[in-house]
Amino acid sequence: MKKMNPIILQKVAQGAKTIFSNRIVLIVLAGLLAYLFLKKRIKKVVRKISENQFDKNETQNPNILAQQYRSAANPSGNKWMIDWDGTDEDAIDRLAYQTRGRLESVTDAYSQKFDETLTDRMRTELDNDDFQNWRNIVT
Ligand SMILES: [Ca+2]
Repeated sequence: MKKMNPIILQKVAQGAKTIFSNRIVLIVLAGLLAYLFLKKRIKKVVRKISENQFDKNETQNPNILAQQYRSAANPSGNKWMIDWDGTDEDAIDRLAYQTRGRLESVTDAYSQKFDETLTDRMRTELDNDDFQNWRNIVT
């Protein structure tokens, strides 16, 4: 690259100075930055709200929670296998938080759907510590 003429450089610098000292330009730049900054924040807030909404919708129905407990306790899907087919502990942990504050409606739904209580089922599926942990979360 050729060396620039010092006078041109000076003029360019002067021009830049003029542009950036221009109030309107500064205001527009600040506005643009604020917009870019807020755009991200607004998007984040909107996403959070819709996520919360989704979580609520998903957990609104105790029947669905009861069914999800059953699936976690009975991964094979075969009823006669329920005591031997292991336990999806991660799912139960997730469900515990969704059950919080609505244990009664979920246990009611579970007993109606399946011929046992949810608490008995959890005691069977989980070891002592995990069962205690589950109790602590849901109550
Ligand atoms: Ca099982």
